[in-house]
Amino acid sequence: MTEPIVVLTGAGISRESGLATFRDADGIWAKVSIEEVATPEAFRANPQRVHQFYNDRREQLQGGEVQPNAAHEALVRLEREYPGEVLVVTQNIDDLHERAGQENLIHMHGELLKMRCERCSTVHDWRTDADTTTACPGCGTAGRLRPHVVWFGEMPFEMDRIQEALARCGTFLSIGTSGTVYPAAGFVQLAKTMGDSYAIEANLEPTDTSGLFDEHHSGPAGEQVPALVDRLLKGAA
Ligand code: BV8
Repeated sequence: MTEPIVVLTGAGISRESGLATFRDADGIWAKVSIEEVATPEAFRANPQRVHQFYNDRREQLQGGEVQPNAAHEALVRLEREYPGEVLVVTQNIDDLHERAGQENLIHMHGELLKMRCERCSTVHDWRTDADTTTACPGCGTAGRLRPHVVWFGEMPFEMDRIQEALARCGTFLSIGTSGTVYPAAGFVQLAKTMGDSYAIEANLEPTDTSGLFDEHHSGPAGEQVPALVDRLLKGAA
């Protein structure tokens, strides 16, 4: 088997690295509402509140305690050792896949460590706090920078490239996502209808979309993903 593999990851893959998920009982949306911090309207209404939400997450991500875990590392092994193409599409805005060594990677919901200027549209690596007075390194305008992330109601990035990969893949692997947010939650249907692919879900527990997969494996990603990667590599031998 050398057919392309597409892997979709969500917040669950970063949970064992110490980052909160969104919809678990201790998740981000249990503490702050989507409407307050994760929509363009929220940013227009109270940009400083939204900057603070991302400043706090940016600081935690770089705090030193947050490191890639065995699941991130297993996906890098898959990319390096699988004879066919492996594409990781992540909904996550953390940089744990990159830090683990993943190269063929799409951040469909953007990146926490990048900022975009609403005036000149340049995108900049960003590791410090930002606020409504921060100036754009590109055009120098103050107060027009926003986190380079996709909010609700905004189009995710690189959808054409993702849909093309889903149409070609032989195996679709979904890891650590609740299958709640679209269009990502619809990728399994695209992979199965357009690509006739075999779909495997690995999540702490069953999800709303588990029934659309050929296999579901419950348990922490740090245990499930290395075992699945071993199996995929053995199947390709
Ligand atoms: C759009 C970025 C259209 C910033 C986020 C139908 C079709 C199309 C759109 C819609 C539709 N229905 C509704 C919509 C609108 C909306 C949507 O889906 N709403 C939902 C709530 C119903 N979708 C959108 O708005 C999207 N845009 O559709 O645009 C368009 C068309 C034309 C022109 C313009 C626009 C944009 C969605 C992106 C929003 N941005 N975040 C940020 O991160 O702050 S989404 C947010 O949820 C997160 O980023 C995350 O990426 C995403 C998904 O969450 P998960 O990753 O799945 O996390 P969750 O907590 O839910 O689940 C974690 C799972 O892990 C759990 O199941 C848990 O059991 C498991 N777990 C826990 N621990 C472990 C574990 N698993 C393994 N191991 C563990 N240890």
